[in-house]
Amino acid sequence: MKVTVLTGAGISAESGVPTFRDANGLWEGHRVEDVATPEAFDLQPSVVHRFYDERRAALGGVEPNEAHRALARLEDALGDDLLVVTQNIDDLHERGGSSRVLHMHGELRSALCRACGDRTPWTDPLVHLPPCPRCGASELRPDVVWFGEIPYEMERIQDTLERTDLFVSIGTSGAVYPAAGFVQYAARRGARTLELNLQPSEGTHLFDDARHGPASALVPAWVD
Ligand code: BJW
Repeated sequence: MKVTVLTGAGISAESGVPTFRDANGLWEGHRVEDVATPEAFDLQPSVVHRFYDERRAALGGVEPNEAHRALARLEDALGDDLLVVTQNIDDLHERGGSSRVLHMHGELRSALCRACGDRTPWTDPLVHLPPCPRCGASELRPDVVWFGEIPYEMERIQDTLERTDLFVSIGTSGAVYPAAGFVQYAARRGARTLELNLQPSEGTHLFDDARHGPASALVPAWVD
């Protein structure tokens, strides 16, 4: 059976990574929709760099939780028949033991060169940004997908959704497209669909089945 899992900020919440749209999910008093944009970076690059530097630094103090680990066990059982598509830019799936993970909104531990498009590892907060190791331009930015930009790996994700038997959405509000549309895309092609979230998401009615509660309890209960 082919299974596609979509994850969002809620799966990392119990590890101590803040979500975007819950009570404490604001970004310095702004809605994420207003600041996670290329325009915000052009206007205030140092503010945006600081925000991502702080989140990158915080990764060192958080650990995967039972939900991440349960998905790794599912990969052990299903192998290539499981793909985890995450909207998260943290590395908790990988540290929890998963290897078949696509980061559709980029990764905190990667930098993107605005001049040549090269993606390069970025492990520490950097006081002064180095030049791009490939082209030498001083144009590095966080390698994340902001509003108005095209998420990574869309062709591979669509191809996987077309062939999946079960689509499971975990810890995402369903407020951001194209990820919010995956449930309908998969359902139209015959997949069963399941939501696992703390509370009903915006698109909860689109799923065949929905279970609500903390991911650290719901995901192991579903997997094991
Ligand atoms: C728990 C829990 C616990 C809490 N256990 N659960 C109409 C239709 C289609 C598109 C658009 C449209 N209008 C506008 C658009 C475009 C726009 C968009 O969607 N805007 C919306 C505001 C409407 N989208 C885009 O611009 C995207 N690009 C695009 O569309 O390109 C065109 C194109 C696409 C495809 C092919 C060809 C062309 C890009 C979107 C980029 C989003 N970027 C961000 C920032 C990334 C970097 C960073 O992390 O800083 O991604 S925004 C932010 O939202 C981040 C997240 O990945 C994303 C989703 O958030 P998520 O993960 O769902 O978090 P929350 O906080 O919203 O929800 C958490 C959930 O967890 C809640 O439900 C809680 O209840 C739950 N929870 N604790 C289980 N313990």
